[in-house]
Amino acid sequence: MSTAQPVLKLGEFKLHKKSGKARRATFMTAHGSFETPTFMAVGTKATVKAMTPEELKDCGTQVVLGNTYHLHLRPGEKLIKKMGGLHKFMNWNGPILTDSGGFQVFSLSGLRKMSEEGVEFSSHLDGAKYFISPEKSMEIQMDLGSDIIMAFDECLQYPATNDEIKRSMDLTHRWLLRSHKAMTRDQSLLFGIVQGGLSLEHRKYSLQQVTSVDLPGYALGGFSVGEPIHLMHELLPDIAPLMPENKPRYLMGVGTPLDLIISIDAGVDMFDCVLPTRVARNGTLYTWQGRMSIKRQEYKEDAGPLDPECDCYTCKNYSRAYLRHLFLSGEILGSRLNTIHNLHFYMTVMAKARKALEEDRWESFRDDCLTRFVRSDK
Ligand code: PRF
Ligand code: ZN
Repeated sequence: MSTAQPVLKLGEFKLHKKSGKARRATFMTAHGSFETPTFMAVGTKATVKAMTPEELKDCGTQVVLGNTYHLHLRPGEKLIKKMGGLHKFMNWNGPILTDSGGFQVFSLSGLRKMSEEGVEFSSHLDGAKYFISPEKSMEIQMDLGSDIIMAFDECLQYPATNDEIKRSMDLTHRWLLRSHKAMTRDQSLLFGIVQGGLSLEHRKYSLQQVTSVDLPGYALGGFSVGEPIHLMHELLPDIAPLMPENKPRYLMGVGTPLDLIISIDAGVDMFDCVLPTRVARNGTLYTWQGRMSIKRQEYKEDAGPLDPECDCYTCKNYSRAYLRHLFLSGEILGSRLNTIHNLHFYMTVMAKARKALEEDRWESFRDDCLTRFVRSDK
């Protein structure tokens, strides 16, 4: 907001505006506040790939996400703690949210053995055996010095049976109670994770369980795990508004620019996704004219900018022809310039969404984005 804001208390979520289900707010962490709706840059291994913290700030990044699973395997949270914590280690002094490892254990590791106690798995790096429990996940995230710590959950694959979903939600709930008990660091904020697959009844059941613990924020997990995405789009407007009004709502691992607009409209405040950074390195760029692939022949002699409507460093200084050349040559600068553009684009979508909400023109902004993004979205 342009006007001066009163200083918020740690964990405070101040709602400024609503338009239908969409919200504009500020959330306070131990490393300062951030404005919502927000998109968090994914910095899995204590780096947002190809980007310095100064470049992240220039792109409009407010929050960086780190991963318990990866940092535990390498370099280890004890080393990071010795080096002064994750903020100092990676030279990012803004808010950091860490994911709990539950989801990554299921999607990345080798052999897994689930039990009530936790998950035994073998590292995707060297096959070595590890064990993560709710208590262990909290210990790791506290050692990292994370501002927002995610509860340890189970993220089911799609599709799953009713019995599997029920068993999994109950386990995730017991793990939440243990996460809550084990998270003892004053400066960190614990978020609970709602699971429950793709049925509203299951989601309501999980939401009831998760919100029975009073926490500074709540997340929706278990979406974007291979289901047809329209199922998520249809379910979100029914479930997000049932989450506590005065707490941030975080949709984990989502999504495309289209997903973001649809989810903000459903009442979601926070997002993260590897998509903008990952596809940038493969030469896929998100623009106000839709998604494009820089390797295409049609850009060979194109002297224009990537996106004429973008004012990022890449678009202000380089041509499509040059970016295509860098990509085809496998040059590292190509990855860097593409990542700068994609992150700047995502952050600009969010900044424009916040401004539209402030200025009571969310619906027209939303509809403009929907027509622009729908053409090229998956
Ligand atoms: N749980 C956790 N992290 C996640 C997810 C989840 O369900 C997802 C699902 N899209 C992404 N990241 N802990
Ligand atoms: Zn740009």
